[in-house]
Amino acid sequence: MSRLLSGALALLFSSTALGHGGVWNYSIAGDWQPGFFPYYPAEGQSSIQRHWIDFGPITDLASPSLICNNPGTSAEEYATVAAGAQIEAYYRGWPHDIGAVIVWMAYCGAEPASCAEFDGTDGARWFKIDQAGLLSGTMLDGVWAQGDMVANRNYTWSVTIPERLQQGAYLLRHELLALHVPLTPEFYPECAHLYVTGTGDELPGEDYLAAIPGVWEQDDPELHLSIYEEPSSSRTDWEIPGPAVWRGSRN
Ligand SMILES: *[C@@H]1O[C@H](CO)[C@@H](O)[C@H](O)[C@H]1NC(C)=O
Ligand SMILES: *[C@@H]1O[C@H](CO)[C@@H](O)[C@H](O)[C@H]1NC(C)=O
Ligand SMILES: [Cu+2]
Repeated sequence: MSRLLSGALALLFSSTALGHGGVWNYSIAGDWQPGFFPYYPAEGQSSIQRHWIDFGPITDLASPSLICNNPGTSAEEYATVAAGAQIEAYYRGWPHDIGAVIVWMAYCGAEPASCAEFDGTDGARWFKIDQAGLLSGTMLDGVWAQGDMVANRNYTWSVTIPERLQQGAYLLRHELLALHVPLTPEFYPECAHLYVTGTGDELPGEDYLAAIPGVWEQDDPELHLSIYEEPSSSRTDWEIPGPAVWRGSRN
């Protein structure tokens, strides 16, 4: 890394205004690669990740930025990956430990590069392939998925592409749902372009599909709460809103 780049990164990490984050890198079936890096000009960057402008949260639940962050414009590349393979996302320096990790996909089309033309807004298109929220203890003092990722998983979240998923192009959307600010849930979404290969022939049914924006609602009692006050602080169950996780039928 050049000294200029190290200096720039050190500056980023020291600035409180930037004390949030997102997915920096992806490992596709074991190969690490960069995502799009916010704060650098888009020109000259080429990755599988859609563009995002900064590490800040999205808090407007109706905003189109909730889809693939702001501005969420198309990635230059896509990663080819076999159904059943593992994908890891690296949240370098992620600072929060209260909240959920959710991973979504949306079918873009049959052609490998179909996601370049897909904005994900056309009705209920998104399905979850993984989610984790409150793992143990209470909402105030317990262990959340984000805390576990930071403390035990080296800021890395792993998912498996459902084995029987139909071949085609998909957006892969990682989302952190942070609950440390009372009554203001924060969302940190980033999207990557995939081309999933294989002989699977399954797609999730309607029950598993959600619209984004739309799935998160301001009056949802699981989102509009303060973990610092009762009745929330001592709760030991917290239900992640939205549809159930789709795993397809397994072999
Ligand atoms: C991780 O992402 C950062 C930011 O895009 C990039 O500078 C770095 O080279 C990437 N590392 C790997 C191993 O791809
Ligand atoms: C944590 O993950 C990053 C990204 O894969 C890697 O560069 C780093 O070496 C890992 N650190 C440890 C302690 O395993
Ligand atoms: Cu933050």
